[in-house]
Amino acid sequence: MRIPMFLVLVPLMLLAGCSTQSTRPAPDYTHLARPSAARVGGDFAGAPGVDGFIERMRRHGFEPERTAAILSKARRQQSIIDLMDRQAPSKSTGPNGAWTRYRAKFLSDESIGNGVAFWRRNASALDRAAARYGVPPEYMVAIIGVETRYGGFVGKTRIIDALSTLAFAYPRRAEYFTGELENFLIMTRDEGVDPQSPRGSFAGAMGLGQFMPSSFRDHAVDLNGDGHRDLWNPADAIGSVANYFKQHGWQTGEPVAVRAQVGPGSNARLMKTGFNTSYGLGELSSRGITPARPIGRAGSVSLLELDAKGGYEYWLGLKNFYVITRYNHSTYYAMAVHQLAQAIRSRMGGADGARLSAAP
Ligand SMILES: [Ca+2]
Repeated sequence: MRIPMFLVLVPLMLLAGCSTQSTRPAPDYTHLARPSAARVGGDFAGAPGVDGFIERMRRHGFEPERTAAILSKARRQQSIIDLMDRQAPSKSTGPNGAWTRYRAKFLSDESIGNGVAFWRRNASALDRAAARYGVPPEYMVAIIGVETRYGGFVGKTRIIDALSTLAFAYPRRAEYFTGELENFLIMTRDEGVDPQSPRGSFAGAMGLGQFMPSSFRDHAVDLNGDGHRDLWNPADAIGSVANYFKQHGWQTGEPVAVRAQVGPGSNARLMKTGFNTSYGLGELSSRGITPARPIGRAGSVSLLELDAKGGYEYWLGLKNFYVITRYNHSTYYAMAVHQLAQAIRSRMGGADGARLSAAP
């Protein structure tokens, strides 16, 4: 998430360009503007959607002049558009060990050790969030580990630039990001933050848990009790992740995913797989697929297929696995979070085992 060098260079090039521009005065279009429309200057002057957005913010109590002043200082960044275009999902053409490579990015020895250190630094907040929301600490730690390396990489793009660029210069996702920009401005007003200052990912995600503004509005909490919901504060970020899970249906004390045993002659390879699938245990059993350990009262489960080096792995995803995919709609993402959580808890088990047993 470091700022590429060309981003630093662009403003210098624009500056250099200015010195060679003609001194002819710019044409005056003021007579064309609607009398009530506030004027937006800068990169988004006249951009499609800007006038409508100003009207939309008026409904939240933002005077048009205020919204226009904020947008006038936002910058259109081509690099954000280029990065979004590169996000297009690529169809897997396995078997090629994609899961093994993905897993290695998050479950290195170093990452597990850093997770343990993060847990120790934030033990009281994790305990409080676990007690309040019923989500085990290791899942909050693992989400923050996967999202931002435990807060080490929270992103350096100005959120106002990211969301304005995607709302007004990226038509494919304009509707979604216009809503996120709307929620972002409300967030900064409610929290007393200058809209020009928060930084995060090129897609507008913020803080240790990389919350989008709409998730901030719906799910963020003030766990440390200072009167602010602050996504960059570890305690608030931990509480917010836990609350996000609870509100999406986390089932306290229930398992997340269980390895499946696939009998000889099973046709698992031909079955529909992924976090969105739903099978009864009896149906799976009749196809030669059984849980490697008992999973209690699970009504239906998803069948998960991981393209592991050396052969496909099959797992059964329970309700809590699905809840993790509400954070990121990806089987591999949720499985990495689950396995990282288990690895961190297991390593914590030695010295802190007794204290941990109090967690749900
Ligand atoms: Ca707070």
